[in-house]
Amino acid sequence: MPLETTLLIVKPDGVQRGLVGRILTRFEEKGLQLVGMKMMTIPMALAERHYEAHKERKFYPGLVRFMTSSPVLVFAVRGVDAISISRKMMGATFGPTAEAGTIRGDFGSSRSYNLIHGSDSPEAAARELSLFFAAGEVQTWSQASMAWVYDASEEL
Ligand code: D4T
Repeated sequence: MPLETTLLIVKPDGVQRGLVGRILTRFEEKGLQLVGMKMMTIPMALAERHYEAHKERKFYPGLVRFMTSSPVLVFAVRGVDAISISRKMMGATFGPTAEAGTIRGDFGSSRSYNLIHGSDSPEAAARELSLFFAAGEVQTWSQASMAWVYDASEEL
């Protein structure tokens, strides 16, 4: 399984509801390594590019409006299989139907205000990391606890 870096965003509803710490904690507790973080109000043009795959969808204008309405917390985590692990931790897209135990399942009750974004493939992660982080902003650092997150003798 590959070592991956993925882009995550605590959306405006997560920041406004004071859930940043609880959401970040879940990723740290899982053993994913924090490698980048910034708070920002997403400019309209960046939100449009980020969600350009949905451009023709009915919900696109509202989605872009929502994502630019208030600050977000953009962060990056690294780990073995980090993309699919993060997606599992987020839960299904809509709060009301997301599984209990996931971020959206535990904290979300809305279909559009769904708390968190996460890249859904290696290609999307590479694209989104470069949209939100400049070269050098994503860190490479040695974390002592990783020796106890991964079993070095385990076949990955
Ligand atoms: P993101 O991309 O934000 O991580 O969410 P998902 O990967 O889980 O879901 P998505 O790309 O299909 O949708 C992007 C974003 O649009 C909102 N949305 C989606 C909405 O408001 N109405 C809808 O019908 C859909 C499908 C929620 C997430």
